[in-house]
Amino acid sequence: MAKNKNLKGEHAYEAGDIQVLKGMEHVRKRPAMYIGDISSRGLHHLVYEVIDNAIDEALAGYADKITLTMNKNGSVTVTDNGRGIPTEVHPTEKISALEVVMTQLNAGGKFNRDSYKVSGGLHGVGVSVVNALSEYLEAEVVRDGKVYYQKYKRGVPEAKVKVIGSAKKTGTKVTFFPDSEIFKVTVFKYETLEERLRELAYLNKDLTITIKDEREEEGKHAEFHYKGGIVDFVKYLDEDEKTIMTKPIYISGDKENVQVEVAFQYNESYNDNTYTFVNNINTHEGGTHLEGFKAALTRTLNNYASKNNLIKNDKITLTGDDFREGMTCVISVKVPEPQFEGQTKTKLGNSEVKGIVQTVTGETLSNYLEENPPIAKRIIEKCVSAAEARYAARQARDLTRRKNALDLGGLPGKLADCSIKDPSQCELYLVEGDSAGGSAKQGRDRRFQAILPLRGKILNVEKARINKILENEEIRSIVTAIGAGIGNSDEFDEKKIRYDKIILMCDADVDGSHIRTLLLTFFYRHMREIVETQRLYIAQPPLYKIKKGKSEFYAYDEAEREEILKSMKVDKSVVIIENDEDTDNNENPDDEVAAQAKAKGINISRFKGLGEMNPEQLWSTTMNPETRTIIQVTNENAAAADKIFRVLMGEEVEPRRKFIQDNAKYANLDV
Ligand code: 28G
Repeated sequence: MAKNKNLKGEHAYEAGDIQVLKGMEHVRKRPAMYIGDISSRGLHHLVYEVIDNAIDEALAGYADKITLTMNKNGSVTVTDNGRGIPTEVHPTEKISALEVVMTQLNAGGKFNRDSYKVSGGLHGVGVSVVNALSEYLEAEVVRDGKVYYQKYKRGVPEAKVKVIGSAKKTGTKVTFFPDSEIFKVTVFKYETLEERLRELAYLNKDLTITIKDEREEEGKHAEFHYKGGIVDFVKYLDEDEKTIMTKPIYISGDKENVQVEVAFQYNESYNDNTYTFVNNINTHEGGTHLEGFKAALTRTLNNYASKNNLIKNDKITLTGDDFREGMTCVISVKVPEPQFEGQTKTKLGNSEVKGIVQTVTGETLSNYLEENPPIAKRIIEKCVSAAEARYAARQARDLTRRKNALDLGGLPGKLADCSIKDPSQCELYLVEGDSAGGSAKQGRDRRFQAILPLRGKILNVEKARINKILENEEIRSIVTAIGAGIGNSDEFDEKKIRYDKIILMCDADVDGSHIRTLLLTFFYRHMREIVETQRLYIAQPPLYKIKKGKSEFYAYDEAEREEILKSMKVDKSVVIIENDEDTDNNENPDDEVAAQAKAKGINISRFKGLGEMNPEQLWSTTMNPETRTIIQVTNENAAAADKIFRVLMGEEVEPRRKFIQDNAKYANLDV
């Protein structure tokens, strides 16, 4: 920026500089406008933004290696072996192109029109946004035999771009330290980044991506390189599943600058696991690419089945859903100017894409079926059995409708509904156990909080087909209470949802976490709309109560409990305190602390279950919107969530055992 001096030899700002500063200021004033939010999610978006640029350079054909390092001091470094961001002086801006890219909003995107930059959504906002939101950022470019360098603080260059050395190869290296003035948390999560990098490696075959966590000795690291691309992705998603074919069907082609890639196979489950991507971005809400695929699949399989007379039962008609039962599918398209629509801007709107995907899929799939008659037959048989189950379920549903109205009128007897009828103000608590349910009913604000106690374990929907699921009492009461039906398509009517928030409230023990997982699985599989419209939450009851005289404090985890004790001058780092009968046991390492606390008149008790709290406690700690903490359930990474559910809830025992072992540290699922 220091390109001009005034007559006194001082730095002089020009109109352009002020424009740039204004841009950066605006990003810092309204970060959410650029990166979605300032939570952990927004924080990780910074990394994705930088990675996106490296991927872009790879898609342009100039880079095939990307590395990410989580540095000891908390910063993150990304490198690629591409051409290096140009450093020559920009013709109109009169400063280094590198500085333009790093400091001017949207400078990166608008130049390379022929690449697949993303315009909408959160991606593609440009690295300058990352720069503005970083305490500092360092860019190093290797080009023309030289190493160029520039450092910025909160988006403002410290000095001009300078040459700091020489080197043979080419590439770009960016290190940034997120600004704690902006973000609520500035600690990156290895697993989150690893998952996204793995996904990117699957979506971009030939690319090698490595990740290294250097924050602790022997930190984690991984390298991803998938020759098979999305075919490997589908195999990975299905690795714990019994498939009905030896390898996924792969379809690719391009038309009118739109690249289409699809890979799918069938397994023995009843779920449709389709993931769609546009320019490497997960389009959770689907869109025209998905529509095109569905249309081609339904039409091609139907044609093949009738031509070869494979549907013997003339009472049934196969629908799209039947053709997708037990399917694991990845659709990846690259579109030059994507339009993103929908509530979360993750729905592809470009109408031309539907026809393109439909044509490409239809042609390849019908050839495949002709060439592989045994597999084709197996697929059709599976779809027919899906249709038969659907007919049986419809009959069961019709029966229950008449008996017990699944979708209208009669609310479940156990439901303590709220008095306000406007859904946008209402909350439904699904509470584990009748006793906690009783406390919740007494403690709630009955104007807007409804309580539905659930008894025992709900059905594991991962192991059941829809007709079985509909027979389950607990599930029926949930469906009836919510009031919008069940299913992920026409059987579910979002407009009829009776609550704005649905809050799962389970005990903080193993059983509670199991029930929570069962419920999450149910919503994810059979009422995904609830998850996607961000209505699903998990209540956070406290784990400890600390009483001193008349005042009570609640701690939601060990760290908080320690902090409270510290403030009461009970000073020893506390590991676990169980305030039950065996506190007299001398082997308990916490006895000293407990005794110390007791001597000061402090009483520490651990809530094992919700039922231990009286209605007032439950209200003040867990249900009062002014003071409670509730965790919103999102399906940001649906593929990861899906895998977790399948591993935890599916038939195969070994992967479940392994998963629980691997993740024992993180007892609560971070879905
Ligand atoms: C390591 C972290 C993230 C990148 C490049 C390479 C070029 C580039 C990036 O150009 C558009 C065009 C010229 C200014 C393009 C190099 C053409 C020729 C590039 C990255 C604007 C940006 N040579 N590699 N941008 N220019 N890697 N990795 O960001 O006028 S960004």
